[in-house]
Amino acid sequence: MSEENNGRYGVDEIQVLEGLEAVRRRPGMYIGSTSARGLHHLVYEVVDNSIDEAMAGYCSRIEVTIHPDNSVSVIDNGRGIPVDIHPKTGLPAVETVLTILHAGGKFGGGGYKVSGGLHGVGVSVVNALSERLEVEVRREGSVYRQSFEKGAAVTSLEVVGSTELTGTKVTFKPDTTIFEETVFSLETLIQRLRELSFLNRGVKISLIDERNGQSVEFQHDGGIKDFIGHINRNKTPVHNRVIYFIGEKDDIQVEVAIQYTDTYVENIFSYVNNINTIDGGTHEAGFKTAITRIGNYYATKYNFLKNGTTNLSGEDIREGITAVISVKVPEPQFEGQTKTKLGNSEVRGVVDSVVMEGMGTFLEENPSVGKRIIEKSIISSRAREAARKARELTRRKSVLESSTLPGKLADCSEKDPSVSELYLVEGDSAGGSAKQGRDRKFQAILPLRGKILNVEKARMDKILGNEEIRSLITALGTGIGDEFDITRARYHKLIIMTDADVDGAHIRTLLLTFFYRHMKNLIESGYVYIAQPPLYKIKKGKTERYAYNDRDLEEILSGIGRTGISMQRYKGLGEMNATQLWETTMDPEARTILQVNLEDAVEADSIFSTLMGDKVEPRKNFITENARYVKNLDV
Ligand code: 0RA
Repeated sequence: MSEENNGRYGVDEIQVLEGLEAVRRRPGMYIGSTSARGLHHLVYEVVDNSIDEAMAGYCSRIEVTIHPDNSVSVIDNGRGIPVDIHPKTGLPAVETVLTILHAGGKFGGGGYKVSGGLHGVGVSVVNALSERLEVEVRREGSVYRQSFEKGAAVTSLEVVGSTELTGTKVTFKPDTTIFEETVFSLETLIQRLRELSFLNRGVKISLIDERNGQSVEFQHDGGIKDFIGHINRNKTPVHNRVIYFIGEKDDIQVEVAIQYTDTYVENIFSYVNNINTIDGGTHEAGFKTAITRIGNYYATKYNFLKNGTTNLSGEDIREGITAVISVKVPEPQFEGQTKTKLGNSEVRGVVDSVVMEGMGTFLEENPSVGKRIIEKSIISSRAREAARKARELTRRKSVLESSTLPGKLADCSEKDPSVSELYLVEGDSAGGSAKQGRDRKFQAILPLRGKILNVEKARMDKILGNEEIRSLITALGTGIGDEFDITRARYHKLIIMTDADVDGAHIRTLLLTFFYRHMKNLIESGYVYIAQPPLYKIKKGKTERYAYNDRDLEEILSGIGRTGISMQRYKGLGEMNATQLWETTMDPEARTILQVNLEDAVEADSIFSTLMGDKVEPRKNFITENARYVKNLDV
């Protein structure tokens, strides 16, 4: 610390250091985790500040650079962080923002401050968790610079040049003693920066990876209208032009984009101040009410509702919809365990009236599109009625048969769901080995033989007509559709166990698609897992070892020497006997299972519609998509 700094090392300064020390002691409290996810949150945090400048109308360009040493720079052309002395701290504002926890918001001047979730904790948190951070401000004719280490200033703010430009540059190197993962993923940053460019129309965001010379640039003057185009790129739309409207009331900005596709599911992505609200909230509720009301109004006015259809339900009207709702709210209240649900009640009415007005106008001006949407809703309504009857039938049947569980389920004896596991096993022979090899106390086995339906292309009545899916639903105990209830789940671990080949991958994807589209909460609750059977068995003398991937194989081979070994490559689970299956794949002490996690809803939708949809061309890109999808799986 410089002489000057020492001179004013008072009570405030000590509190500063204590504040940031708390961040270093419990980083998870501030950025969620110190895994790859937390690492990338550091970048999002800095970028969010530049986005705030853009939302306030002062910044049009943001450039993110990953340097060869995995430090990152974020440059923007906003006003630059103020440098004048802050009355409370006696320090320059920029130093205050970087060293005092939560100081950022106090300078923001009532902008659309992001406060909730993991964002908005302030750049001081990034500073605290960086082995070094350098800030450069261009403002009022000068270039200012200051450096920090682990959150503490190591130089004072200095003028290092003159300039006519304005803006801020923050360069930071995450502390390798805090983060388990310190290598940035270009792919992960691309996802978020692309999303931000859709959500903040017109802002040009570029990403440069100096580690390999790659770079990308995003700019979407169409905003979330373009976002819909991206989400639906592998689907077949019912109408070409995206329905799009914006509105503002009481300082709340609303932006909505809609396009119907020929699928049977609803896909609503909602955002508050650029944060994906996966649990919805008042903005989504306002949207749904308005869409249902305007749909019924339009259908009635133009006499679409004949043949006994009285009213279209919200679900009927949303069948096949892709919608993005983006609101900017001055003081958002986030609710729920994950803080991803908007609570502000005043937002409901604002969104409702913007959607009523926008959608109403659109339908009047585009009667042919209106007709297609309403006709689709009417078909949905009839199918829903048929599904209800089918469901009632199964329910009555099961009551008659008294035993509700499917015959091929080998259930466990344990009744406590939280320690019970259900293995979904491909094929009868592997199912047989699994039944023999399991610990029957807490492991249940459901073999899946016939074809599992591709639910991406089927309505609920057809889905319920599929025997494999019916026995799966019954075994799970949760019900489906309007009746789905996670608290009735009979197992808190559903482990998909398939062969390590193309067919196995296909079955796994079919199952994941089903869970994602119809039991999303199961995935969000972390109940869905993928078993990891070994790929090779290596034998030398009496020693037997299993390799789960090619790296394992290399390690084992170099450990035991390559001479006199025999090696078996497992093509399917059926090649293992019951004991081997237990030892390698099912024994909780020895196995590895991957938890399926769908953090990025847009990406997950893209993967499932690509893999399971009608279009053939995108499926040829299976390899790249699949690589990403595996990234969504956590150990
Ligand atoms: C506080 C006040 C003002 C701008 C900023 C902060 C600001 C922060 C960051 C962080 C990254 N880039 C940024 N750009 C701006 C407004 C200052 C004014 O009134 O001129």
